Amino acid sequence: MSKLMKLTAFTIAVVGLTLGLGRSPELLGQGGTVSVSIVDFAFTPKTITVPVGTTVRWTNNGNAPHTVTSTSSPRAFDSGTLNPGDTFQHTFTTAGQFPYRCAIHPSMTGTVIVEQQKEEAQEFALIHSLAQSKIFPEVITVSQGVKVRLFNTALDGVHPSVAISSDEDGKNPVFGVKPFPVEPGKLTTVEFTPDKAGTFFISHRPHGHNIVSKLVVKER
Ligand SMILES: [Cu+2]
Repeated sequence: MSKLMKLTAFTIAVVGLTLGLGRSPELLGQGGTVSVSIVDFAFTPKTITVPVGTTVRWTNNGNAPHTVTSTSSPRAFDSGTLNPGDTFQHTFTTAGQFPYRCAIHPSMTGTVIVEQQKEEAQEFALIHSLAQSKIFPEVITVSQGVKVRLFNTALDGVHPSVAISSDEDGKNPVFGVKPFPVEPGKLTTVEFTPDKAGTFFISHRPHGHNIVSKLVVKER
């Protein structure tokens, strides 16, 4: 196996380890507040799915008193009596299923399903080569506003300060990434979230090598 193939296999293996991270499921709320209506005699919606950190607010829109009482053990929340027009809210800080019912009318039941948000990231393996004067791949394309994670290693050469920059010379680092080292046999992981669209450069020129590749950031 050639050196490049070995390094590629190594890098792909590393990336493979972390690519279990998928896109977030579409969830209500996104850490904000979601509403559940209490009508006579049901919770609407009966089941809701929210991300961790969401506040759920119940409003008694019926004509009878009701409660919102957790039936899990230990009891996660209990509103006490809610008269018509009253509200109760609870913030869910841990993932899990939270069944509840009305203590006055036990046939009224509901469930809050709280899900851990999955991390969203765009991940790439970059292999730098001095002998070939290239970074493989030569262009990477990402979306603005989404975390980018770059796994860097070198096929040959020592590269003490690789910059991600708005200019090819690497003089104007962007996205808060400080110049970073890349060496054979080591993995340098760089993370950032591009906050603007455009064409940027991954440049070795700060340490004198004429190696530059492109980072294209597309508007989301
Ligand atoms: Cu270099």
